[in-house]
Amino acid sequence: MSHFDVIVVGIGGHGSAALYQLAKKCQKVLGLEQFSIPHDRGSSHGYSRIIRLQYHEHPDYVPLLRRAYELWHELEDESGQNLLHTTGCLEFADEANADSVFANALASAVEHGLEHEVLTSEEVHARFPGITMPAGFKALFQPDGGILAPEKCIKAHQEAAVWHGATIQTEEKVLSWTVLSSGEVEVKTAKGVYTCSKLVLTAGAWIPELVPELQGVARAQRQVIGWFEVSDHEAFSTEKFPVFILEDEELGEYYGFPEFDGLPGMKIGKFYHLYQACEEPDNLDRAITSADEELLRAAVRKYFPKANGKLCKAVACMFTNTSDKRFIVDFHPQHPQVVLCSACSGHGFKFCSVMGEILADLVLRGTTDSNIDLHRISSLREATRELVGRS
Ligand code: PYC
Repeated sequence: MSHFDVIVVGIGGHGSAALYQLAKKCQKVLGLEQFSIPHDRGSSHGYSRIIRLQYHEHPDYVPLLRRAYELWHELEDESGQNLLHTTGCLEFADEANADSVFANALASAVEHGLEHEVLTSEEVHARFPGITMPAGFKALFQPDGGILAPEKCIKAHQEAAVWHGATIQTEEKVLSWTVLSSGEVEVKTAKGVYTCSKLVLTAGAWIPELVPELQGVARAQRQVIGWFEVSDHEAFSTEKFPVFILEDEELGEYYGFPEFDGLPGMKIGKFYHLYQACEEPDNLDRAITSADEELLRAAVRKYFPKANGKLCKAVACMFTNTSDKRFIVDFHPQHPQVVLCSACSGHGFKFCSVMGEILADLVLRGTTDSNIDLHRISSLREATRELVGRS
């Protein structure tokens, strides 16, 4: 039976980064992935992900993001590839809403001294002709925002991990893991049995299969994103159109991207889409319906009329959410030799580079200098208790 210092289960965004960081620190590591690398069965496909420094979700994410940017740039240097494309990020909402993505993004920018501009509707329209923002809305523009290419990021982490000595096995599903009386962990897959001193679980929507304690806590949901044909390519180019997040009182919160990487159409998604639970990630409903399209088109029609052409492409993926939309990054509640990072609630990809470093810290030092208090299982329990208390 082969023994490793560390086994990482799930080589998507976070797992590939953890594998890279551990291999770089001279660990004998094995990465196990049930599909190929990258793949389109989970949460890390679709050619583009937003990266931004301002963070309306909570200002405590900003220091993690600063480090994430540094590490993405290090990976670009190591791989010789351009992975992060700066476009700026615009967050906009009705100015009267004091708890909007605009207000909270601005608060995080001010608290952390981030470069930013506050723009009126007229200023947005003059600068970004693809966007029609209603009067009475305000926008926060943060110039460091941009696009990560998720499939390329995963591949770059994977290749760099292998270069540093990692072993990676694909098409090999982990069936179970057990802590032995020696304290080592035994991992059984459909193809073999391995042991390791430490185990990292980065299995995305499949995490409750491996950690039953997270059933009902980390919940997968169906998410759909669409690319809508534009009538003015220049207005939707990466030079003229930033990544965006918008909040509409009636329609909800949307996010999107310029035309990117040769793929036609403005890409848009709605946070948490139709709130459709996906109990079995292997059976995600991938068929795109007219209800899916209409939900996205409603925002396109109102805010991006020059992108209200045909639906060029649409794909289904999954968000794995916690009750408070934060992440889970912590030791297993009963087994300190097992570290978890999953359920990133739809906004985790940009953090993969720094989470790789944090997971390696937790494995090797038992602690990390990064502040992950928001993402500890104990914080989640408190948030869950609060939610339950309120209902
Ligand atoms: O974090 O910017 C983000 C994001 C967009 C869509 C999902 N997450």
